[in-house]
Amino acid sequence: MMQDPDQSATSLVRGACPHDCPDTCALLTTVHNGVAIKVQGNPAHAHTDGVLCTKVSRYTERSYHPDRILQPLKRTGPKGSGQFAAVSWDEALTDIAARLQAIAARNPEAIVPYSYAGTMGLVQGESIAARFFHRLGASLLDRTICASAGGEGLVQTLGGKVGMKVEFFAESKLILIWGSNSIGSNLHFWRYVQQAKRDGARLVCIDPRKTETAEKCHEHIALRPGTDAALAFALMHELVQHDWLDHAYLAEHTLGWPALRERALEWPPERAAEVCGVTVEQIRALAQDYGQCFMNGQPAAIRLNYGMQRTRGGGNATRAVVSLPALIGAWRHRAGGVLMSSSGQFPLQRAALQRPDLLAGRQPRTVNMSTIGDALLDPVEPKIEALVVYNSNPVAVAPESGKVVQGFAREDLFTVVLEHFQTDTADYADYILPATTQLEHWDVHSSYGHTDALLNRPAIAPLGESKPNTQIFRELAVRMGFTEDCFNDSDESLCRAAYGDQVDFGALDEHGFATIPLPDAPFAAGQFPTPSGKCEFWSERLAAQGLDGLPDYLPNYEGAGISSDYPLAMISPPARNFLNSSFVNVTSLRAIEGEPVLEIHASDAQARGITTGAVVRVFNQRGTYRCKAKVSPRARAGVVNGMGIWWRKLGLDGSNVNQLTSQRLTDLGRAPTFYDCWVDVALDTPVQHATSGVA
Ligand SMILES: Nc1nc2c(c(=O)[nH]1)N[C@H]1C(S)=C(S)[C@@H](COP(=O)(O)OP(=O)(O)OC[C@H]3O[C@@H](n4cnc5c(=O)[nH]c(N)nc54)[C@H](O)[C@@H]3O)O[C@H]1N2
Ligand SMILES: Nc1nc2c(c(=O)[nH]1)N[C@H]1C(S)=C(S)[C@@H](COP(=O)(O)OP(=O)(O)OC[C@H]3O[C@@H](n4cnc5c(=O)[nH]c(N)nc54)[C@H](O)[C@@H]3O)O[C@H]1N2
Ligand SMILES: [Mo]
Repeated sequence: MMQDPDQSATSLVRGACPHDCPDTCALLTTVHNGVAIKVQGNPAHAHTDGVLCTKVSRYTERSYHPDRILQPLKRTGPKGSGQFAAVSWDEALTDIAARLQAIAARNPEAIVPYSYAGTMGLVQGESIAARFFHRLGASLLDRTICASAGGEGLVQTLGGKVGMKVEFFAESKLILIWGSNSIGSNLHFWRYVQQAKRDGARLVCIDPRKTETAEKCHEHIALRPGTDAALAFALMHELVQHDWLDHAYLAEHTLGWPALRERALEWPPERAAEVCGVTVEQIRALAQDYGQCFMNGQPAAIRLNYGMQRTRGGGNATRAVVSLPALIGAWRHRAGGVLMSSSGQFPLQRAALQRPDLLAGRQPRTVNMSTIGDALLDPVEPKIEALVVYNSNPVAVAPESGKVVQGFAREDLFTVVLEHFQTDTADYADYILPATTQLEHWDVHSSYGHTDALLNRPAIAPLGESKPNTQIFRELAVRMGFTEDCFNDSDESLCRAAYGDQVDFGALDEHGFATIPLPDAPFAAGQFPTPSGKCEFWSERLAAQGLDGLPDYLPNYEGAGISSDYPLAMISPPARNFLNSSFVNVTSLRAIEGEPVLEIHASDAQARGITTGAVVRVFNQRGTYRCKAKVSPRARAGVVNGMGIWWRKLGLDGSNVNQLTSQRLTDLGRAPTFYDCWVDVALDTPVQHATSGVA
């Protein structure tokens, strides 16, 4: 028999990594006989440089995982039991549409879409899905779970999610890696740092945890969680005291310097050292390094990331840190300034994708995804009656899981989950609908760590009966009686619409990526996208909301000298081989991570009789979580590191770190405070001494 030439051919398909990571890599998938056999980094894409992280190099293992959901499933057991039976697409969609219609007839706002960044794709993220919920008049979702505190801090100070180009870190002479474990979560940025280091740059890591990144920097400042603003003010204090200031830049391109200067002068290094739990010498030396860059005309750069915004004062801390470059005029250099997120630099046509006009004048309420636990248990009308979850695993990743689980377990809640796997969230679904992976669908991407747009072509046909998110919502729209033409747009045409004529689609298609043209040193001559066009130390917009116009240090809700039954601070940063809760079920990656672990400093461990490998109870007023202790120099005294984000059902006792985190929100941006969490730790069981034949 003749083989179909297309089927027998080996081909390379250009794609994009869909995961929630600043690197947004360009992929090359090798397809043989219709099967994806290898996923590699595209060497033609400068930021990717042919290199992938361990996780995504296992992407085929994830896509062809034996546990992939390949048929629609309907719940057969009690909520949360994980018992399902396969049903046809027609049965599932017809029933779902009927249930949603019945609720919408009473009040469409009782339906809540819940989605985040399982894929960062603009098409499989928010295109047909957004149109669907807009047309329905469902509640809107406040997408705060990751970056909105820092995002708001950036917008208020620099005017948008804007900053240095990542590639120019390679030319910096001083790099502060602030609240980020780059080697674990931003590997391709780390490559630029290595280049700078070889050229003599000094590297300083500011992080409570002694991460693999901290180990490779010249200096590690292990401050207490949530004290970054205090450190930033002390640096400003020293810059003022020594007159390491670019007065011309301050005068021409900033707003509110006299007031910020006054505030900085309240923060001598002695005061900040006390608050941050670091030495005065460390603060002075860092200020000296930063100031000397200015005095010597050398570029100083800050890679600020999300670790420092997940506490009460995260928004203000971001405002304080991103103010620093203007003091020394670091923005004059293309290798100077700060980069937190680059996502505001893409000319995206969001309205064309999401069609908010389909709301037709309605203004549905907005539900904050970070407090979904409370929202589901809230009796206030309209009570949430249906949840449609896609690209997210809230039962594992949202704070205060005790309440999240209680909410998802409500018998009167109708829940639909679009997924690849039967996650902790999918266990609570009434229907699980099988979604395609990045190998199987079209998408287009922006990035929050570089400034290239990427295109993802499908490499293989959808596995089993899985369908792209877009297609699932198209078919639901038909059953809901939504007849607007926009529900017929194909995925490929949505990919084109994402950038409209702002990016040459032909070039994007040919190479798989396209660079957004932007100036190398965006704020060398001011021109910040703020209302004043200046770097706004003083924000009139915040003042108009009755908030402090200047950044300030806001102590954590939990800890910060408040006496309590829970003397340890817990942070829960990501494990290197997982991506939030994605990949936890990929056997080879879970094998590297082993078991859920709590890193604890020797002094805190000793005081509690805890040794490495012991099962411990980590607890506070919200709950208890059991995991294995690891006595480790990675933890500073007084702070434990509960490594995230395990699937609850793959942990030791069916829970994870979010059992302990709270639903309190940040100062700006309505974001969660995952790293503002007090706990205590105790041995779970008396140490069992194995009986041995030898006395
Ligand atoms: N391997 C891997 N990569 C990832 C992810 C993942 O789960 N795994 N997640 C992705 C996502 S969703 C995001 S948002 C980005 C996040 O990107 P980053 O913010 O760079 O994430 P992390 O590497 O977790 O770095 C956070 C660091 O902040 C530290 N930290 C905690 N509290 C504080 C504090 O109060 N102050 C300071 N200065 N530091 C603090 C933590 O110890 C941790 O090392 O990474 C993405 N990349
Ligand atoms: N304690 C603690 N909690 C945290 C954090 C922390 O540092 N500590 N980090 C927080 C941060 S930064 C973030 S961003 C959130 C992340 O929260 P989420 O965005 O919910 O991230 P994931 O846990 O990776 O879950 C994404 C899910 O989407 C699914 N998925 C992927 N692609 C597709 C697709 O194309 N279609 C469909 N239908 N599904 C798809 C995946 O299988 C996966 O189960 O977690 C937050 N939670
Ligand atoms: Mo995130």
